[in-house]
Amino acid sequence: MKLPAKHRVASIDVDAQYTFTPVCPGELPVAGGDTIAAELNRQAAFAGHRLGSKDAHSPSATWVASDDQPAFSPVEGANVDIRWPLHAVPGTRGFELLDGLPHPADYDFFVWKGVEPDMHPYGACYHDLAERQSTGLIEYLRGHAVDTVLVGGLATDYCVFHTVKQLLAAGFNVIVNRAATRGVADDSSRHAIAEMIQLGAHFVHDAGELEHA
Ligand code: VGL
Repeated sequence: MKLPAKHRVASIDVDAQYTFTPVCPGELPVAGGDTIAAELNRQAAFAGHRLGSKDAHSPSATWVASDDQPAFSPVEGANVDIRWPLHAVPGTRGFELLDGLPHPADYDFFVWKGVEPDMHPYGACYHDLAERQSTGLIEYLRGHAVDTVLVGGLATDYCVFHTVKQLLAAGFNVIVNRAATRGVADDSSRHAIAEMIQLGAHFVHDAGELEHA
């Protein structure tokens, strides 16, 4: 797939954290989630800007699943939708980015999301589910005249999916690198991929398909 000049291309690592890998089995383990760092680095080499995001959640978050209220059950609140196992708590292993990725401070732009205990956003572009409160990511891209965004990270069917939809709605050309993503479940990942394609996202199998025009 042909890319514009490097300065017009950004690469984003969505929530590439151990919480979404088998390294943290009690959190939200995604099969193969811990294998994507090299592919994220490979796609970033095609971009003039590297962006990233992390979930950063409170242990007392309102959406934490329990025996009575299991994962995927609905939860009341303006900025939460369903319950999840507790994950991505700062200070724990699950919060950390995958080994081999840069330190958050070394990205060109970085987003920490879901810090408030009663907010659980998915996409990296907005703090709230109603998408009124920008994280600044879209402004960063526009301010640097970026028009094409390479996306990888975790998970295909949740945070990658929502980030891609938000970027498409903002008018960017979006390319998802399949080898740099993994999904929570096969069915929801298939559904998410079909919807992303229908909305105009492009997919490559891996960064080997990328080239500058
Ligand atoms: C995610 C489910 C819950 C993700 C985050 O990063 O895809 N999925 N929280």
